[in-house]
Amino acid sequence: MAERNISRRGFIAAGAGVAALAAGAGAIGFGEWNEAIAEGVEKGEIKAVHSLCNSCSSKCGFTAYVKDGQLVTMIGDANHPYCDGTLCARGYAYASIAWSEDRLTEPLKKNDKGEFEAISWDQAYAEIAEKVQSIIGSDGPQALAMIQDPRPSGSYYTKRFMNALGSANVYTHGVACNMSKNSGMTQALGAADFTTDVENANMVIFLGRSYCDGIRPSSVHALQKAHERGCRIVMVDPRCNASTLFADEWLPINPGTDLALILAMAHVLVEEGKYDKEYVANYTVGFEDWAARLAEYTPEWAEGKTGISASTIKRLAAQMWEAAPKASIEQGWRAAYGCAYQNSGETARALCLFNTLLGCWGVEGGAYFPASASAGKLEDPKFAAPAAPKEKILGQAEYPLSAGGMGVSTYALSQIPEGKVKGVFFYQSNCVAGYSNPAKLAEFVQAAELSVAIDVQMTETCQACQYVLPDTSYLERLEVPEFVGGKVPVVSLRDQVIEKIHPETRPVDQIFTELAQACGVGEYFQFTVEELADAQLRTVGLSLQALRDAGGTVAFPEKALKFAPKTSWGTSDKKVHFTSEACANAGFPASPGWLEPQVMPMGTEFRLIGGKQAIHTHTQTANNEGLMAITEQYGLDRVWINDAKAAELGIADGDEVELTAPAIGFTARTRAHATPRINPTAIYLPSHYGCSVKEQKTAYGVGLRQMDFVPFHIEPGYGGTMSQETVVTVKKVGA
Ligand SMILES: Nc1nc2c(c(=O)[nH]1)N[C@H]1C(S)=C(S)[C@@H](COP(=O)(O)OP(=O)(O)OC[C@H]3O[C@@H](n4cnc5c(=O)[nH]c(N)nc54)[C@H](O)[C@@H]3O)O[C@H]1N2
Ligand SMILES: Nc1nc2c(c(=O)[nH]1)N[C@H]1C(S)=C(S)[C@@H](COP(=O)(O)OP(=O)(O)OC[C@H]3O[C@@H](n4cnc5c(=O)[nH]c(N)nc54)[C@H](O)[C@@H]3O)O[C@H]1N2
Ligand code: SF4
Ligand SMILES: [Mo]
Repeated sequence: MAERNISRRGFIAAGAGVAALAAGAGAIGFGEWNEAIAEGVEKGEIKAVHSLCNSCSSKCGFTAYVKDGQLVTMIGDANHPYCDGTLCARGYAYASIAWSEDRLTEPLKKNDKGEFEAISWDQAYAEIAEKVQSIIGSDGPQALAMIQDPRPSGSYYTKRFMNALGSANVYTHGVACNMSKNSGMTQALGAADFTTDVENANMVIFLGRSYCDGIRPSSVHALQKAHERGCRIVMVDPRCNASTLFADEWLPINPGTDLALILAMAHVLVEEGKYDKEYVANYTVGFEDWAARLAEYTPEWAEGKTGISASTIKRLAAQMWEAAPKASIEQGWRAAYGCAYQNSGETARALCLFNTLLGCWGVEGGAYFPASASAGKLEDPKFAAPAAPKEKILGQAEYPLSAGGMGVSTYALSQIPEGKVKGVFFYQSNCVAGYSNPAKLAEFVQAAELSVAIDVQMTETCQACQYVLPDTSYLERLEVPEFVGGKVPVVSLRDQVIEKIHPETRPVDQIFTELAQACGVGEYFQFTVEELADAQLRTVGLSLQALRDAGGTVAFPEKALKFAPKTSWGTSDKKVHFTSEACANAGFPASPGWLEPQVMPMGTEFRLIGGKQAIHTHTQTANNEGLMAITEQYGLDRVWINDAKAAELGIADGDEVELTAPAIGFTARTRAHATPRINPTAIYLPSHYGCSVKEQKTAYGVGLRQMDFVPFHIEPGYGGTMSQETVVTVKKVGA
């Protein structure tokens, strides 16, 4: 890793306000620090502004303290359901993005030599609009696609812009996150996104979900409380993740085989008659079909697949039944079955059916669907929505099980060389580096007639595009209110904390409003974001000022969750589906059975798995100097290999190794971390590194990028990116 100094200019600027406060107050400790802030607020020298973090999709609420236009500190809001009073390390560190030396500061256009040149906003809008209109004229609006990471204003404005143009093609990052999980769950339950009531449970099995690595502060707190209360916590993960700290046992499963574990545990419960018979009889369909299918999936069979002993599987099933209904398999998020394998959708489906056997739905300590709140319809005609697009999102027909609202973005991009998609926009998305094989995705994007990325820093996605537009950072803009579900739903506000730093950056609402005007659909954008936020808040008895006055987060206690067994589901007949017609139509068995991952490690191969680290977010924090100093100090960019396997290969801890993915002939080098804490069939590559953009001076060249080793492919039926359907060989460099 290159030498770097944490005190470079951008970082000093970020801390300048802190230094000023400290200088004013002399050398102070934490208590005095808080008092100094409180005093400053009282005297009117320090302004408190409520906002939302933008370092990950949890968007935790915090109060920012600002003195003389400088950010002094941020404190997590106790009443924000995800934050629970604590921001994580990323939440603090990412604030420095506003002052980063590597910010995008003006609109850019690629010239004939492939280099970016600064252009005016007017030129950018005019040229983009001309291409948009020409594409719509020749191929219709469905030849346009938008890929965006769901954030409050981002979701609203990108969708409105695309719908105004007549296109239904608005995609999230779902394919590379939780697409398979949500899709599989929807097949079983008619809904996804249940939450395990960890805090009150007697037993929880985690399948490749680590609250202490893939952080949401409230989840970490719930896990700690559960542990302290004596809840039995089982961590099933090929590697010993950080959450194992709070677990009773760690089961280093063979990656890609979670489905076998679930099927075998279900086999035990059904064979022994240990399931909630009344619930199954009253609120489900197709049980007999699944029960018959389960007969072959004995614990002994599953031991051969998972590497977890038959006796352990029997014990886990028995313990879950004993703990039921205050027991469930936790809902998961990404790695194990969010988008990893060709069996990911089916794994999520089986997981829901297993939980159904426990009778845990809606029960305190079991698993529940969060209570929600949302803005009502806006009566003022200036907010009237554009007509719903005539067609369905591109990719829905090809991947019929894919969950609504996310869209198979990678399929849409693959249709660029086919001529079906001609123009593509990216908002707050580094799709090219993270949604599937980066070389392939860049090739697709480069083939487009129009490609536009809106970001705050130069990224792999920006580099593949013709136009790059500079957004303001999250600290510099107000956004539409964010409604957050939970045991008690809330509404929370991302407000502008500091003045705009770079005059030629523009906030997302302004960019899409002006783009829409240039494209001839400005009639749908005749309001400011303040007016929109205020109008939305008025539908729930608030106003922008009222929400600000109330500290930025307001709860809806009258909508709070009431625990009660769930008796009605979102499926066509309102029942849990042990069998699914849609799955059968898509070529899967009607009730889930074993489906082997597409590729399995053979001989000297390992499966390449990824995973979050507590101090980084996807690709977006690798350029953060403070966080990367931690990476450097602890060698966090190393790949994990089982120590016994490493010894066989002559690899010692810290050695430089070469990883090759034979399927795509990709080879790259990094250092190895030899450890007993990983299943011998797996190599773990932390998923935040390998940035290939020189403009990101801190991130560039550190570590490897997981997706470089993954072929471009899509999970049949469900549409996930199959991020772990790849094997690698490993050798010591120079051996
Ligand atoms: N620090 C941090 N926190 C985050 C994020 C972030 O980028 N950084 N992002 C947020 C987002 S968008 C998401 S989606 C979540 C993701 O949260 P998680 O789903 O928890 O994230 P991962 O770290 O990808 O995967 C969790 C674990 O799965 C294990 N695993 C890999 N393959 C398998 C397998 O086949 N079977 C099993 N059982 N386990 C497996 C990995 O070793 C890893 O420890 O985190 C959220 N929180
Ligand atoms: N290599 C790799 N790939 C991954 C993952 C990973 O950890 N590593 N994680 C997977 C998961 S779980 C998910 S959810 C997805 C996430 O995928 P994305 O949602 O694409 O997340 P990031 O890769 O962090 O890219 C976010 C982009 O938003 C930009 N950005 C940050 N703030 C702003 C802003 O205020 N305005 C604008 N316009 N842009 C902004 C960042 O600079 C960055 O380019 O990626 C998936 N793919
Ligand atoms: S979990 Fe951390 S990074 Fe994510 S929103 Fe909350 S504080 Fe920010
Ligand atoms: Mo994610």
